[in-house]
Amino acid sequence: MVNRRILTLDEFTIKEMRTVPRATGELAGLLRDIGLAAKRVNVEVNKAGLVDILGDMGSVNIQGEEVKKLDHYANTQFLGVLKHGISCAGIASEEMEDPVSFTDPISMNSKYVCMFDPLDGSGNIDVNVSIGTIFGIYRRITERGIPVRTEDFLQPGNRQVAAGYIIYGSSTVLVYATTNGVNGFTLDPAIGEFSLSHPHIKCPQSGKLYSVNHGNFFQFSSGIRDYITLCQEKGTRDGGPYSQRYIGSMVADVHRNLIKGGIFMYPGTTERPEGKLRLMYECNPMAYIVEKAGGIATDGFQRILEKVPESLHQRSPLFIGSRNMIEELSGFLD
Ligand code: P6P
Repeated sequence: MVNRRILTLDEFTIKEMRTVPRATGELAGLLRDIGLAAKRVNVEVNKAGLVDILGDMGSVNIQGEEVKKLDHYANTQFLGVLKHGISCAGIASEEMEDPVSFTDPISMNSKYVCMFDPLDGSGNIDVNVSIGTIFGIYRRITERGIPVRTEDFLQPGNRQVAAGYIIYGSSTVLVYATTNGVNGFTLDPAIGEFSLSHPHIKCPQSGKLYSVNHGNFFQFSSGIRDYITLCQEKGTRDGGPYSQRYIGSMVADVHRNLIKGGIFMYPGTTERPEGKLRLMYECNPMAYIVEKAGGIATDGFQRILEKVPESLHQRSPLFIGSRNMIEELSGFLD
C-alpha cells in the first residue's frame, strides 16, 4: 500500500501544480529536472573519496578559485538535464563567466531561466563536510522563441518564481520554495526518490544560534562586532546560552538556522567591503527561501531581494535568518 502522506518530489510538484489555475506544468517539470540532476550529483559526492574525481582539476574558475572536479561535474549535470528538458531556456552559473542560452526550438520557447551555484562549499569536498547546490528560477523577460540574454538573468531576487537548495550531507535533502511555501524532501535510497520530509517549513521567529567566521572579527564594522559581542553576552546574561555554529558551507549553515532558528552572517570586511557571497546565485535564492518561511534576509541596509543587480557575479554582504535576530542586528548598523 503506498503511503499517500509521504509524497515524492515528483508527486508533490504535480499536486502543487494542480492547485495553480492555468499552470502549464513547466515549473513543476523544471523542479523535477533539478531533482534528477541532484540525484546524479549526489552519487558522485557520496563516492568522492573513493574515486579520482576528488581534488583540483588544476584549472581555476572565473572567480579565480581552484575548480574541484566535482564543481565541474555538478555544473555539467545541471546544464545537461535542463538543456534536454522542456522547461528552461538557459542557465547562469558560478562556474561559467557568461550565461548559456539553449538554442533548440523547444528550449528557446521555454519561459524560465535558472541561476545556479552548482556546488557551494566545494572547499569542504576533501574533508567530507556537507556541501550543496543552490538554485533560483526566474521568468525570462525577453520574448519566448529567441535565445535568452544577460538581462533575463540580471533581475532582482523578488522576481524569482521559485528557489531551492540541495544539501549533500548525512542525508541528501532538497528544499524549495514557491509562493505556496517552503517544503523539504529527503532522498530515500530505497526508492531513489526525494520524499517529503519537511512539509511547510517555517523559520522560528527567534533563535539561539549565530553563524559567522570569527576569523574576520576585527575586519568587521564596529556595529557588527558589537552585535556579535551581544550574542556572546546573551550566553551569560539572557535566558540560556547562544551557540556559535559555523560549518563554512552556507547551504548547511542556513539550513540548520532555517529549521532551528538563528542568524547567518557574512558581512563585508575591510578586505572585502561587499563580502564574499554572490548575490545572484547564493544570496538571492537563500533570501527567497528564508523569507517565504517567515525569516528576513538583508545586506545590512536593504532586503537582499530588492537589490537591483549590476553584474552576474557581484558579491553582497548577507545577514539571513530569524526575524527577531535580524531586527535586533539592524539596531547595531548605522
Ligand atoms: P569563509 C563556501 O566557499 C562559501 O562560499 C559559503 O558556502 C560559506 O558560507 C563561505 O564561503 C565560507 O567562507 O570565508 O568563512 O571560509
